Amino acid sequence: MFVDHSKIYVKGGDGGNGIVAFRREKYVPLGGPNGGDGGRGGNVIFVADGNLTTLMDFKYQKHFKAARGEHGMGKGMHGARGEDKIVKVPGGTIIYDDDTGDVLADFTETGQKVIVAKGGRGGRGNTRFATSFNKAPSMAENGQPGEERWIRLELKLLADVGLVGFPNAGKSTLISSISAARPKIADYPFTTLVPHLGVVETKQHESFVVADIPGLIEGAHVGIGLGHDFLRHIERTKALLYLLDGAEPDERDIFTDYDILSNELRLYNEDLAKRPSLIVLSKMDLNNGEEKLKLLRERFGEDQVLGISSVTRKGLDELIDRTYALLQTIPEQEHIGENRVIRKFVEEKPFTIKRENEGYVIRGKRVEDLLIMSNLDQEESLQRFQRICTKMGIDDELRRMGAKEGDIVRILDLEFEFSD
Ligand SMILES: Nc1nc2c(ncn2[C@@H]2O[C@H](COP(=O)(O)OP(=O)(O)OP(=O)(O)O)[C@@H](O)[C@H]2O)c(=O)[nH]1
Ligand SMILES: [Mg+2]
Repeated sequence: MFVDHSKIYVKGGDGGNGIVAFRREKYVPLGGPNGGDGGRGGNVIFVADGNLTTLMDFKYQKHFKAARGEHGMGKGMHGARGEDKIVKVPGGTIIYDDDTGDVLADFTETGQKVIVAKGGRGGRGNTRFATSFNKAPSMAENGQPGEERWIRLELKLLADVGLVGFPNAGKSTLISSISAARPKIADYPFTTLVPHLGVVETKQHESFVVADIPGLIEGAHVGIGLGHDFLRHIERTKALLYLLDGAEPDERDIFTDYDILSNELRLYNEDLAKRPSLIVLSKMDLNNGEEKLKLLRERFGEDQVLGISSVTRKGLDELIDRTYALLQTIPEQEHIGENRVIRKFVEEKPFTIKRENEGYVIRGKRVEDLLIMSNLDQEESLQRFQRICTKMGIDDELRRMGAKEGDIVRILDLEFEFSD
């Protein structure tokens, strides 16, 4: 099964809570503070793995969570950090934030990594709140919640060369003659239903990757046949091989076939049609091969056209050498852009305030995290929470919006009265 789309949920581990604890000393009722910090939550990390070729693993498993950090302990002991969750995806996977549509990662090489959901930091234990004024603070922070989001995965295979042609042109036969790939071969159209990658080796032991995709027909760019779904798998190839069916079935001829193919590519993506390419006439063992080859060369130029037969293996070595040579002429940057690993999380506003039935609702990750991390049943924590809110500008903003003494203000499940 070939799966190239998926939507999944990721969540970084929550940070562990800091704790309030005091040293026990003889004759001292309350020793110094020694509550440890909570451990940091694990990150959810995506890695491009060269052994995977589909997103099938994500068809059933849709939730990926990293472990939470452990809580702090007495005697100044910190909680252990939560373990990261490592998730493998095939090279060529693009990761989008499902809400904003932002690209979080675009894996163009195996081994690349990106954090898609950060773990929360551990809450600080009371040791950390000691000052010269308050030597025995009885407050500690809770851990910060880990980031969570829905992400969309989209796979665009990473191949150097894309094989395009009509159904039955002999694409799969070719790839199985020059690589270890074994797609199904049959004498009816649309045999190949999913892309296949094959690694081709030259005599000098250089290699490149060829993608065999389902056959294209007229209208492929608007979804006729199977082609459209798979055209994007050759979007990132450096070069294309147009495979023209030497058997010329159904009254079709190779020239019209070429025009239709290049037109479909152009309509799908202008860049695809401009990609460096070779024209390959297949099934040269059938009648009039040489004659057709001559005609093609007259139109497209001697160097641009090759004839092959996967049955007799005629022309295969030359095809491999010429394709490899063509790839060498293409600069890296031109086809897929720089190696892109991106993690561009937009800096969120610390808070937003909305009027909602008579009251005010405050939202925003920063202020919500602050609330979750504050133990409001500890008097000192409550005071600190209020102080930071004021510093963030929440009071000013409420006043500006017309809040009056006694109005109800809500953050998550906390409700309080505004006091001026
Ligand atoms: N005589 C001859 N027949 C060939 C050659 N290459 C492929 N064929 C035959 O052509 C038919 C189609 O071959 P495939 O490789 O399945 O064609 P395809 O382009 O992958 O077709 P789709 O997957 O349907 O798009 C099969 O019957 C092959 O045996 C060749 O070099 N010579
Ligand atoms: Mg095929």
